Amino acid sequence: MAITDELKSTIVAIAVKGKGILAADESTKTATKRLEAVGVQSTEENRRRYRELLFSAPDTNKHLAGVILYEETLMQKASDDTPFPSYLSKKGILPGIKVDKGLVKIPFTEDEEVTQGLDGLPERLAEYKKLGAKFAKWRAVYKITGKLPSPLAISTNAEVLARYAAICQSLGIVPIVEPEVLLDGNHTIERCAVVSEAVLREVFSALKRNLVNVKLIILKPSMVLSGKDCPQKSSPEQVAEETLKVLKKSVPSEVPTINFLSGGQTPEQATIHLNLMNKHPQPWNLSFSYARALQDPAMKAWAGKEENVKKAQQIFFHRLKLNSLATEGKYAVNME
Ligand code: 5MM
Repeated sequence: MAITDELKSTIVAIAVKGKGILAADESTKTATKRLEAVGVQSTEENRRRYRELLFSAPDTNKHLAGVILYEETLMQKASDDTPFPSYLSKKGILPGIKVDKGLVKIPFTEDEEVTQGLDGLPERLAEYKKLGAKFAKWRAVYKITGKLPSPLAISTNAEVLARYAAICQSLGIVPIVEPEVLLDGNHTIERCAVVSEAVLREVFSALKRNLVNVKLIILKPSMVLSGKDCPQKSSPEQVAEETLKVLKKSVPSEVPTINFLSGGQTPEQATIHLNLMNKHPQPWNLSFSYARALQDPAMKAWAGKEENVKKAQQIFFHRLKLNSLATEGKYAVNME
């Protein structure tokens, strides 16, 4: 298949009303933090068991278009010996892969960071593609304070995100472009809106400069929220309104799908906000690419015990179903 056709067919499979993406691409360090929090030792086999619990949950293909995997998982197998990428594909769920290699400090800034991993990326992508990956993910992170993010952090991260996206597209892999404005801090929702708009504008200008076709990307932004420690908590309506306002000002309508990250919101908040944004038609498909907001309740219910697998899968499916309804503005709090 020609490269552009490959990209198009992946977008067509992902930008589907009622379906979203599961982010199961936690690096070993993050996976360890999450597993240990529920009393599970983070061995390679326990990470595999946990991921299998998610991937084998019945009927998830109704609400999941794709799953983002970590390299370790891409190479692992389900208990029936099927490699995870084929296991997911057989269920009609596209496998994707996190390709960034984490964050490094930007010298001379106030501890701001840029995402690394461009070296050798074409070779790694070619290998991941052979293993079944149809899309990739790269996350850039922006801290908000009175002064931050600095123009340098905004431009450096945008350039690197765009270079990653161009490399992916040149190889027939759809890039998820993930600029995450962090929830940490005491900033207001208005300040988050200003920062998010600046970040997104710079990302789209870098994508253009790097000849990325924005019709063939997935945007994975954070929602516009007041900081975790902000005394004025924003209402769900405000979050939906401010997020849409920022997106309309900075994201071209040609972008086919926006799949939000949850970024530390509770599972319920992430669903409520997505639902409100989908109450009216928008220029793009608006869906989810959550990690914590989809996984946390299920992981807690599992706690590493075989006898809890079924229950945990039901809880996971329930969250998926509620978020699927939210992609159509059909969720209600009493469905929780
Ligand atoms: C922001 O993190 C992404 C979305 O997760 P949430 O919905 O929980 O915010 C997520 O895909 C993240 O990039 C992965 O979990 C990998 O994180 P690490 O820190 O392990 O690279």
